[in-house]
Amino acid sequence: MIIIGERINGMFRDIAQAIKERNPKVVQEWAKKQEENGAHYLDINVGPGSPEPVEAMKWLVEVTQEVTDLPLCLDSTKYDAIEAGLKLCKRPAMINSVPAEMPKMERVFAMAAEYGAEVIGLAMNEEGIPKDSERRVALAMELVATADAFGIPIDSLYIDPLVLPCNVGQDHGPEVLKTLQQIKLLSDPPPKTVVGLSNVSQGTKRRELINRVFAVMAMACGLDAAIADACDDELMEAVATARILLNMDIYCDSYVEVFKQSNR
Ligand code: THG
Repeated sequence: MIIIGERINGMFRDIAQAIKERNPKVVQEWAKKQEENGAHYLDINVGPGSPEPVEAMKWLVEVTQEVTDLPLCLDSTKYDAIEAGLKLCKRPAMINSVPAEMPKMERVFAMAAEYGAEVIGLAMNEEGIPKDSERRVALAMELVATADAFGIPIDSLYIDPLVLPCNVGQDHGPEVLKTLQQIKLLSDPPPKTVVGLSNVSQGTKRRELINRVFAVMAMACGLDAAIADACDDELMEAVATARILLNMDIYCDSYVEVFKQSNR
């Protein structure tokens, strides 16, 4: 499974503060820590309340790339900020994200084709996030068809069924898992799948436990990638173990360490 480290996000107070003061130290420490613990990509998000998202995104991309060669996942609803970040990325990046809506898909898929970027497509539209898996899959199909029309290789598209906190959207859990299974039947080759794993436990008292149980359940349903806390050792160990039990990696006694070094 591809781990996209979630920690460089202005939703966290230390990152918000670092962006405000243009202090690279905290950002660079989190970049290195996530890489050392096995992250394959780093999510870069300036946070919900940024007064100047374009400038903040450019700064985050630059200071992160000073200390790591990992590819970046540019996380913003502001496409000008994503494009400014893409121009600075040294390696092909991931665009996070686009809903199944015109004209947003046209802007994002054209940008992805121009910069050779991968794209996360969200199973939602103007009407919001559907509850049942059938309607989530229908939105995934619209994303697949539109990406294909723009010449995006289908395995460069990651469908996100959208995970809600289990304490408010408990009935969405099984629908997300069914969606993950059904997306693999949409096309040949199928698109990849991704979730924002920590969403599932927001506002709960057992965050790490809920995150790692949901991670392995989703992996059994074919999940390819997760935006997740790469610094949670027990999560990384559970993911490495699920890969062995799903016969995705060959067992050896040091399989946890092997997985955590698979980003090198
Ligand atoms: N799908 C896609 N992208 C995403 C998400 C998604 N990007 C953002 C988010 N969801 C994934 N990243 C996070 C990062 C942090 C948290 C949850 C998801 C988190 N933060 C603490 C909280 O809200 O309680 C912040 C606590 C603190 O301030 O210290 O849980 O679903 N494509």
